[in-house]
Amino acid sequence: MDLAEIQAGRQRLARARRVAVLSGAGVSAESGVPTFRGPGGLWENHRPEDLATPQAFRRDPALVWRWYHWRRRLISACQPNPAHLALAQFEARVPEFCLVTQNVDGLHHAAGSRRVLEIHGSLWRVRCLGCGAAGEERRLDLPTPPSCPECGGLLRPDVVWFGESLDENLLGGAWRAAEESQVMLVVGTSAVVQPAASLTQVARRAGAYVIEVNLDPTPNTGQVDLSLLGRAGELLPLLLQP
Ligand code: BJW
Ligand code: ZN
Repeated sequence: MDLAEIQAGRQRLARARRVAVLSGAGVSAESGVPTFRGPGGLWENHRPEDLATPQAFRRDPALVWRWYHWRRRLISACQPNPAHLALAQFEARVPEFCLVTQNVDGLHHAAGSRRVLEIHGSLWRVRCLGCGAAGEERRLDLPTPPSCPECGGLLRPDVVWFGESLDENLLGGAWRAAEESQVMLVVGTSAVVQPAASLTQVARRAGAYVIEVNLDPTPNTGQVDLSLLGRAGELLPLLLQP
């Protein structure tokens, strides 16, 4: 851990009035939530890329739902970790702040973050394939896909699967936050899934100072202003302290 580099990043963040954050699964790893592409990313020998698609759900809704059922139960027992908490406390000190998260686990909200854009949706919401009705669903005793109370149609998790478009308003908000930020912090994402991965370049092109925090180098690493290799739960509390 290079303390001089952390100090440089901390000063940039402490002075900034407009900060954007892009978070990924690595932020929740220390809470016990498996990442997608790391160890533990396979579920019953299925790759997430094979389950997180509309085709997979159409082919076998019960299988895909079972994966979500397992994750919902696992995550319901997880608590926010020091990385989530440091972000929530930091938000309170920054006039213009936006936390763009790819995570669907709800742990940023649980930590007290308010200005959050969940661009890949939420595990705690469902949406009807028949009538489109959407709403919160936090029950944990649903091992098979539930049906819609309005029309009897099949309910799916209200998340964004491969090949699906992100919500226009959320993506627009994320783009604006990246463009307008003075500092962008990119934490715990492998930076391979588009369009989220492009937000780093958007921020850089608009003149932001970009800081990446990750256990390992990513495709972004060579292009950011400061790359800090290490655990988010250790680095963020240092980086985001007043
Ligand atoms: C730690 C740590 C610790 C570990 N501390 N760090 C070019 C342009 C545009 C689109 C595409 C394109 N090429 C291909 C596409 C299509 C596709 C895509 O990007 N594919 C790539 C894989 C190539 N994108 C889409 O389909 C998107 N839609 C779209 O683009 O619509 C328009 C369109 C459609 C079709 C064609 C063209 C355009 C939608 C993407 C939706 C992603 N959905 C998922 C599932 C969500 C629901 C669910 O959770 O079940 O989102 S996939 C999965 O990946 C999930 C994540 O949010 C996302 C990103 O993963 P993340 O967060 O980066 O996690 P990992 O596991 O990859 O990385 C963890 C990182 O943490 C690692 O780096 C570790 O080192 C680190 N780490 N512990 C710090 N303690
Ligand atoms: Zn319905």
